[in-house]
Amino acid sequence: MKLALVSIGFLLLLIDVCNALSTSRVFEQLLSNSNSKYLTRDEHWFNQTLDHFSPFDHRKFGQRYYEYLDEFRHSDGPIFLKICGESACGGIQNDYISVLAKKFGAAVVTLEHRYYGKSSPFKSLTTKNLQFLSSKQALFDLAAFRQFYQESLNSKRNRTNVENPWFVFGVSYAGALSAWFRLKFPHLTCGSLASSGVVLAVYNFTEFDQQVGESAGPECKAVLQEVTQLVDKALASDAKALKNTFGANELKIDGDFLYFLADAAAIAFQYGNPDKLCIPMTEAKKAGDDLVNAYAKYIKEYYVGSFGAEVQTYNQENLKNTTLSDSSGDRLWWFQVCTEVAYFQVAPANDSIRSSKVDTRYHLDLCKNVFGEGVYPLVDATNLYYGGTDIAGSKIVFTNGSQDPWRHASKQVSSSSMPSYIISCENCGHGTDLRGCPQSPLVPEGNSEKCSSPDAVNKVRQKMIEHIDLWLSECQTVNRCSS
Ligand SMILES: *[C@@H]1O[C@H](CO)[C@@H](O)[C@H](O)[C@H]1NC(C)=O
Ligand SMILES: *[C@@H]1O[C@H](CO)[C@@H](O)[C@H](O)[C@H]1NC(C)=O
Ligand SMILES: *[C@@H]1O[C@H](CO)[C@@H](O)[C@H](O)[C@H]1NC(C)=O
Ligand SMILES: *[C@@H]1O[C@H](CO)[C@@H](O)[C@H](O)[C@H]1NC(C)=O
Ligand SMILES: *[C@@H]1O[C@H](CO)[C@@H](O)[C@H](O)[C@H]1NC(C)=O
Ligand SMILES: CC(=O)N[C@H]1CO[C@H](CO)[C@@H](O)[C@@H]1O
Repeated sequence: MKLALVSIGFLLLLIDVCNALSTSRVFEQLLSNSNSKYLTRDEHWFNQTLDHFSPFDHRKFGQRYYEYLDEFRHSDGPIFLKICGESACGGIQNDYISVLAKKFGAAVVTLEHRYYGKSSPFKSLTTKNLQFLSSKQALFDLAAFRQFYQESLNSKRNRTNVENPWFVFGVSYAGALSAWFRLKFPHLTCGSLASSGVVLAVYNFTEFDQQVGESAGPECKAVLQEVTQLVDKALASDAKALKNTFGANELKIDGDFLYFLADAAAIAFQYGNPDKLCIPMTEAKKAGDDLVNAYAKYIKEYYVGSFGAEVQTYNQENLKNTTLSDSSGDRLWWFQVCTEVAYFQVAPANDSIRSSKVDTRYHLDLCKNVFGEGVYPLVDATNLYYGGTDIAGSKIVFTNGSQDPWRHASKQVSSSSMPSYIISCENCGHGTDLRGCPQSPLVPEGNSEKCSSPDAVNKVRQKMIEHIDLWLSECQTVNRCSS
C-alpha cells in the first residue's frame, strides 16, 4: 500500500490564499483576509482517500479542515458541516452560520474541497492528475470526513457509537454539494441548506445572461447592450487599442476578452452591488460620455480595483499552466465545468447583454485548448446521477436571491420535504441568506441591514431556523444514544 501524501510544508510555502477566487466563471468571490471575517483559521489535517471508487488504489492525500467549538453544547449539540466549494478554504467564514451556531449550540466544521487550496493530491495539475477531481469524489470525501470527525470526537470523550445530529450547509456549488450530500448520504445528516445551490447542470446556460438583464432593469440593460455593440465594433477595427483601454492586453483570444467584460457586469448583480455598475453607466449615457470608456473605468476601478478580479484568470495561457500555485483555482474550476457541469454562460440568441461571440464554440474550444482533445462536459450524466431540479431528496432547504444570475440552475419548485425560498430585494444575490448584503465584501455575521429589504432576508432566515430545528429534533429521536 503506497501513500502519496503531498508534502504539506511545500504547499505551505506556495499557497497562503484564503481568499483565492473571483468572478462568476469560478463563482466565489474574493473575501477579505482579515481575521474578523473568520470564526477560525486554525487548520487541521485529515488523511483522505484519493479514489473512493477504486478497490485497487489506496493512495491518500492530506485534506485541510477547520473546527469552531466556541458555541458547542458538548453533551449533545449538533454539528454543522459547512461545505467549502471551488476555492482555497482559508477558514470558517463569519457569516450567518455563526448566528445559527449560537442559536443551536452547534459545532461548525469545514472541509476544504479536494484539489483546491492546500488540499491538492498532486503538485502537478496535468489533465491526467485531475482525473480524481469531481463532485462525486468530493461528496465521498465529506462522508469519510464526517465519520472520521464523529469518531475522533467520541474518542476524545471516551465514548463509542454516539452520533451527534449533523446538518450540512453550502452556498453556490457548495450549495449543490450540500443538497447532493443529503441525497446520496441521507443517513449521515439530518438535513441540508442549499443556498443558491446550483443543482442543475446546464449546457447552454443562456438564462444567466437573461437574468443579468432582468436584474439590471431596462435602462441599465440598454446601456450595457450598447456597450457590447460598441466593443464588438471596436474589436473588429482596433483590437489592441480597445484591450488597452480595459487594461486587458494580455487577453490575446477575443473570446477571453469578451468573457472578461461580460463577467464584470454579472458580478455586480451576483454579489449585491448593482449600483456600482448601473449608476455610473446610466449617468454616462445621460451625459453623452463615451460608454466604452465609462465601462472600462467601472472595470478598472471596481471589478479589478475593488472587487479584486484579475485579468490573468481569463487568459487561457494561464489556465493551461499545470504548476500548483495560488491561482490554480481557476484551472481547477474550469476542469469541473469542462467535465461535469458546464454552466456555459453563452449569449442568448435574442436580446443578449454579452457579445454573441461568447458562444458554445468558445467554451468548447477553451476546454479543448486548456485540457486537451476529448474533454467536454457530461451534463446529461451529471443530471442523471443527481436528478437535476428533480432531485429526489428530502429535508433540504433551497434558497435563492432574486437578482442572482445563477438562480436558474437552482431548484425552483417547493415541496414539503424540500422547501424552496426566493429572497427578493434589489441587492439580494448569491447566498444572501448566509451572507447578507452586499455578498462581497463579506459582512460579519451575514448582517442583513444593508439589504434593500432586510425583512425579505429575515423572513427566509426564520423559515430556515424552523426547518433546522424540526429536522434536528426528528433526527435526535431516531438516533438517540446512550452517552
Ligand atoms: C496521515 O498519514 C501520515 C503518513 O502516514 C501520518 O504520519 C499522519 O499521522 C496521518 N495523520 C492523521 C491525522 O491520521
Ligand atoms: C478516557 O479514558 C482514559 C483511560 O481510561 C482516561 O485515562 C482518561 O482520563 C479519559 N478521558 C476522559 C476525557 O474522560
Ligand atoms: C447549445 O447551443 C449550440 C449553439 O447554439 C447548439 O448547437 C447546441 O445544440 C446546444 N446544445 C444543447 C444541449 O442545448
Ligand atoms: C506557471 O505558474 C508558475 C507558478 O505560478 C509560474 O512560476 C510559471 O512561470 C508559470 N509558467 C508559465 C509557462 O507561465
Ligand atoms: C427579442 O427580445 C425583445 C426584447 O426583449 C422582444 O421584444 C422580442 O419579442 C424578442 N424576440 C424573440 C424572437 O424572442
Ligand atoms: C421558491 C422560489 O421562489 N423559487 C424561485 C427560484 O428561482 C426561480 C428562477 O429561476 C424562480 O422561478 C422560482 O420561483
